[in-house]
Amino acid sequence: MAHIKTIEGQLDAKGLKVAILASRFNDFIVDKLVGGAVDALTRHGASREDITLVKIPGAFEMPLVAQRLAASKQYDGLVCLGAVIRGATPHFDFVANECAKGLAQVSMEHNIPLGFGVLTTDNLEQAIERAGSKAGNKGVDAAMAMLETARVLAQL
Ligand code: INI
Repeated sequence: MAHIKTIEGQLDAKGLKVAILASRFNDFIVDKLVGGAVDALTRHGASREDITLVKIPGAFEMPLVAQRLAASKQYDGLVCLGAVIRGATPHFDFVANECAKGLAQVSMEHNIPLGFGVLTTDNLEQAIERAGSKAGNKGVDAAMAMLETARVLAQL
């Protein structure tokens, strides 16, 4: 293919200040996502001192806290990690929808790259698969997506 001007993000996290939001609900899953996100960021050059972990009750609270963190202008990017598992809870759709919608709004309104690593699964097994087993680790994916987006935005 003929050469075309291409803008893409380098996966270099050196100097990047990142807040990781993690919900306590289903923390045995979310802790794995946090581990994956920290590992991915540090392996790509981020310093541990530049990473702040913010723990919150559940996915529903995430947009408000993300908004506050974004408004503080202390961070170059946010990585949002949680697990909403359908199971027996009628809460699922409300929590999952409000969380995703609210986080997208924060990202747009505050012009901040945000990695969305909130699992929304039908059952526990699917969540385990996405937290460091069969289907990888969505904490890693969310951190890398935030990093790539931050590096793209810096060039625009
Ligand atoms: N919060 C989650 O993060 N995951 C869930 O699966 C979940 N379920 O199933 O209810 C959940 N609910 C709690 C919610 O996020 C709030 O913390 C709670 O309603 C208090 O505001």
